[in-house]
Amino acid sequence: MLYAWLFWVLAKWNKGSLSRGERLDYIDPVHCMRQKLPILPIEEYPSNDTLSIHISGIFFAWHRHFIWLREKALREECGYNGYQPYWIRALSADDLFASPLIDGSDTSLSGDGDRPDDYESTITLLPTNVTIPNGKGGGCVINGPFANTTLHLPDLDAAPGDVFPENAFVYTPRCLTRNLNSFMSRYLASQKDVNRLLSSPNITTLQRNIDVSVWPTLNEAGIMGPHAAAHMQLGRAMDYFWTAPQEPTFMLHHAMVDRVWILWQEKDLKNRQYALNGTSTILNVPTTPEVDLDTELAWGPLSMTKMLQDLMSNKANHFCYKYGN
Ligand SMILES: [Cu+2]
Repeated sequence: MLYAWLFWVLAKWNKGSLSRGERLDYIDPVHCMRQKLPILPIEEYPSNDTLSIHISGIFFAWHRHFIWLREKALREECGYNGYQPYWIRALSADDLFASPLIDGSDTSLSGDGDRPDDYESTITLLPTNVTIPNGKGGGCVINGPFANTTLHLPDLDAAPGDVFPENAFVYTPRCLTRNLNSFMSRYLASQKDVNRLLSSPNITTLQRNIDVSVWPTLNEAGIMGPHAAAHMQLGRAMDYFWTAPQEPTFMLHHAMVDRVWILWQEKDLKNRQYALNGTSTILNVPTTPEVDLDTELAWGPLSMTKMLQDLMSNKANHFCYKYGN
């Protein structure tokens, strides 16, 4: 029975790759899912996994299964009949506003945010203190299908390496914000940056190149890799380290991260399919052992426990999918 819905070809959402109907078919189930009551006990959210699944040896595998679970839920709980779209960010790296995914049209996932009263023309990136031009928005999203969306998980903007925030359980509903930053996309998340990922000679370098620059030293771009940059280029809601999946674009971004992992693996499957590096804690603090193929990932009520080896091939175990070109 499982295999009836396992062979999904993921589709992209850029330069007109999904039809108008396919885009609209995705938007309604996303709204539906947002209205579902949580199934996690309230004391267990936001997920304590945040400090395990980033800048660690389980980043790629954890996010793959997470996206898969979400796509399954869209289908089983919200009547979605399509595939999980992915976002080839590099196609709109020069001008984020031109991306049909975030142009504010009725077939997009909404556009830029309003300009807030405390708008500033530059922003400073941590931890390198590089100052770059700000986007044009930063306030509430007021156009497109996700206009006036309320985010329910709190504003947890702690930087990687921080401990679980004290205000994690304070209910502070607020609007979905966006701040499209084409400077960031142009210089940190372009095809050049993707090419750097794909030419990484080993998993250690791939991990370092895709992410923030503290893994464990500056990456080859010198500031941050396209995974982190693609979060930041959409503004704070997408950049909330603890709660970014609330952003409607999150799943499409991480489907693209997953696609890059596959493209990199397929260049040398024999050596890369099951290549691992790192531990199961962010920046290995506190110190934990190196992960291996038998390392278990627990999912609470969302899924059976999985071993890393179950999650490293897109064509094995419960996965059977590929990305369209
Ligand atoms: Cu991410």
